[in-house]
Amino acid sequence: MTQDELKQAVARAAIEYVPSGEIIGVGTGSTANFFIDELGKIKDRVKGAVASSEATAERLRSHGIPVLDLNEVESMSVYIDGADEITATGAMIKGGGAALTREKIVASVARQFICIADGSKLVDVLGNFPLPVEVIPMAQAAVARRLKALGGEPRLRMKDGKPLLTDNGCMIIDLHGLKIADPTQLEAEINNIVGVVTVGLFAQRGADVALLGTADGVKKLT
Ligand code: ABF
Repeated sequence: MTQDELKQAVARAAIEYVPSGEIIGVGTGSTANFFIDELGKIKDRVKGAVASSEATAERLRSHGIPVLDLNEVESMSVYIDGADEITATGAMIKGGGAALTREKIVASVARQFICIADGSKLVDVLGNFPLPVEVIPMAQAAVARRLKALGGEPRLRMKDGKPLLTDNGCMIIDLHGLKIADPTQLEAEINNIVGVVTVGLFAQRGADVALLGTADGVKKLT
């Protein structure tokens, strides 16, 4: 199976977790896109969705799924999203798609985080994938110095020769070369740096369920 076929398989499996008559949270990225396409096929089952990015909102609307503002929603049963890396206990690195802040916010309002990913995302130790950190633009150099002191190699994410700007008008520093032994502790430490908006470690609140696409079928973790 190709990687896209594995992503499609977990996207299909995640439909089982979509509650009837409710609003759900939907993430960003290629696996989330496959999920949105599956959701489109059963769109009458949900009242609507809260999107973690402009791109996701647009895709949901293209399927005729109502998109709600998070401020109109008090709680959600599930938030369904991909990951860049995940451990067997559900700690994740996210933010390769630059949507980490909205992803963390929407996930925080949901009772269950369902992670959908192809099996290559499962790791023993997080950090091979560069850790994204969203920062306030005026603080990017100061934050980069603090991140360097943690032992990694900070690199400002660029697009078309300019610093990439997120949906929130902020920048992303990718921290390369870390071996993250204690993701919960590192998440708290980086959250504490002045100028950091969000760190792409989802460990204090990780995935409650992980559906991983493998050649032997969809495996459920946690
Ligand atoms: C989002 O999409 C991100 O947090 C993560 O960066 C990415 C995973 O991308 P893909 O599903 O395309 O592998 O969930």
